[in-house]
Amino acid sequence: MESKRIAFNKKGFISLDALLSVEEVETIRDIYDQLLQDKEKTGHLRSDLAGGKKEDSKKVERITQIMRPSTIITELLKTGAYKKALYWAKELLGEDMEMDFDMMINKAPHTNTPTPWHQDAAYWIAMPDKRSASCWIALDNVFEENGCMWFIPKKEEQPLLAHKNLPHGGALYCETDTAEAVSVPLEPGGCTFHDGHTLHFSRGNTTNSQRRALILNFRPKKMIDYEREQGVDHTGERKQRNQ
Ligand SMILES: O=C(O)CCC(=O)C(=O)O
Repeated sequence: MESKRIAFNKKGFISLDALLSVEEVETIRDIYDQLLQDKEKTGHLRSDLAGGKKEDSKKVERITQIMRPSTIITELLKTGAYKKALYWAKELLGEDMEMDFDMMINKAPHTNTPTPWHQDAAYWIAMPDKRSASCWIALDNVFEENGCMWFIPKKEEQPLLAHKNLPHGGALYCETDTAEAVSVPLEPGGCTFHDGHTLHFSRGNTTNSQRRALILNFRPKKMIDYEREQGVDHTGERKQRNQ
């Protein structure tokens, strides 16, 4: 526990081999697949991080992002993921951590579209308390060829870099030196935690199967209240800081 906290603060990320049991993964996968298929119910929370136009319904979604999935299927909140990830977030960053938002990111088979290098803080408003942790939970076996996470270990406090936007609401991206980047393959139920300033990326999915990830974001309760006061609840148009 202590060694994970030290590593998280030093490098800006850690991994856990088995946050969830096989049964817990299966329960989440069922709900996840229902949400992926239901374009009607998820339409207002859904986008393609590859930058596809929303109105172009014939186009295959390459990197499907669905924000706040647990507001649509609330049973998700009862799965082990939310309790266990919160427990770890508190261990890593303090007892005042709470979940700010959840999201799904799915890479469809043979879509070979990387999620570009970025820092999550570029998506958020500036906050006085910068502590945050995103728990990225693998629901499939993930490896380089289907889009496991890559991180650049931080050496000192990592400033927020200038980010640009892929067209049509696609992902934010920045320029960075990737010589020291490391990939983190995981079995289903394994996870990574990364800080909001940690640079990360994933390659495109070139395999026959989907690459499903559930992501839970944590920050101090006071900062969640601060966001909500400014109308930020991670459901609507981004109010990002991209430079
Ligand atoms: O799942 C991915 O490909 C990227 C995930 C990501 O950028 C994040 O969780 O912040």
